[in-house]
Amino acid sequence: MSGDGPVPVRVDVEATDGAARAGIAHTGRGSFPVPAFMPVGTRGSVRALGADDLDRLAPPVVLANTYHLMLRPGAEVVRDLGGLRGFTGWDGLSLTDSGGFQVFSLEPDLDEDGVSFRSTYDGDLHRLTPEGAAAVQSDLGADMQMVLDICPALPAPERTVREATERTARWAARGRAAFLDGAEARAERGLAQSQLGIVQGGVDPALRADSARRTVEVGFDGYAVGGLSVGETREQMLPALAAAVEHLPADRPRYLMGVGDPASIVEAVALGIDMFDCVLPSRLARHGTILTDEGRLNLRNARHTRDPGPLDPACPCPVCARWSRGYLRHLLLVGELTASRLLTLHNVAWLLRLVDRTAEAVRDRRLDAWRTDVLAVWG
Ligand code: PRF
Ligand code: ZN
Repeated sequence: MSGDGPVPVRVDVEATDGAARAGIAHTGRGSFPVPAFMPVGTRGSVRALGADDLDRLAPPVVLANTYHLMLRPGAEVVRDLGGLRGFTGWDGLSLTDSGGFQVFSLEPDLDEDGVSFRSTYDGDLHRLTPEGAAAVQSDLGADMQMVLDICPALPAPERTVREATERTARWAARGRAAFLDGAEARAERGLAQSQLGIVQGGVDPALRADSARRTVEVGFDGYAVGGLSVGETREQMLPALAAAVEHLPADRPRYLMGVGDPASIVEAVALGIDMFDCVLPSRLARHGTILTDEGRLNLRNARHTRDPGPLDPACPCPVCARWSRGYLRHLLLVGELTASRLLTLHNVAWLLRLVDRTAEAVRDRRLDAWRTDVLAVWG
């Protein structure tokens, strides 16, 4: 599979319901069903879980962050230890985010060529450019890498969003060219990596449509929609998302970055989105907030002290099969490390299953009814 050319991520659409799709996405190293939720393993591990836990959860793809891994342990260290796959022991599919989004929360020094920022670890100065982000992600060696983009926090002045979107388009062309230049080197390492472009444009549907057209014009192996869920309301997000998706090719994946709350997932699938990532299930778990079919449950609440039942009676995960709310609450309150692991296992399993059930609803052409059910609990 690892020729010298680009490796398109092809989506075989097997069923549609309105604009929603269900099918299979094919990467250079394996396939995964869509719609898909990708748990976040920021520093090369999904927090609190080992690769053996991931094997059990069997997520379609695991996400890692360029920003964190380029600082610690360094992309070349990851490369020399076999790339993300050899380094982490996770054999499944992986994707790296380009680093821009994480860097922009640090108030970096941004210019036309790239972005400079100080390491949160030791204050050392680092730089990311579209070319550098592609090279670093080739070293990391995930199955899919993301182009470097600029994501302004919302609300932002129209001019700020427009300039960021235009610079993102210029960076897209540079990032793509750099990625294609690296094809031979990747092929020598046996890597069949794909690169996804990112649409920006704030909440203005016209700017979104324009950004989508320009990103497709550059020509990536798949497409993402960034810059959403960054301070706007869901009522602002959805029209902007719809305007972008309309211009993305049907045979390539469409990935909504950093969004993973249940209501947004069903709404975005209804608009034609295929992939999601979010730290939400693992972050909530570590704070004792449990995702269930009835909504969020606060496990710290005293009413669970003597509760012999599972976290969610409807959940088929290994944690719900074995341990009571009362026991898990105890582990959480005394600060046992196992609490983080078990609660993360459940929350990630629950969200993976929510997306699977959403895919089933698309295949059965009953997404509208399922969406209504999900929004009644999570909307
Ligand atoms: N760009 C990148 N990563 C991201 C985002 C983005 O806009 C978001 C926004 N929701 C999350 N992660 N590169
Ligand atoms: Zn469970």
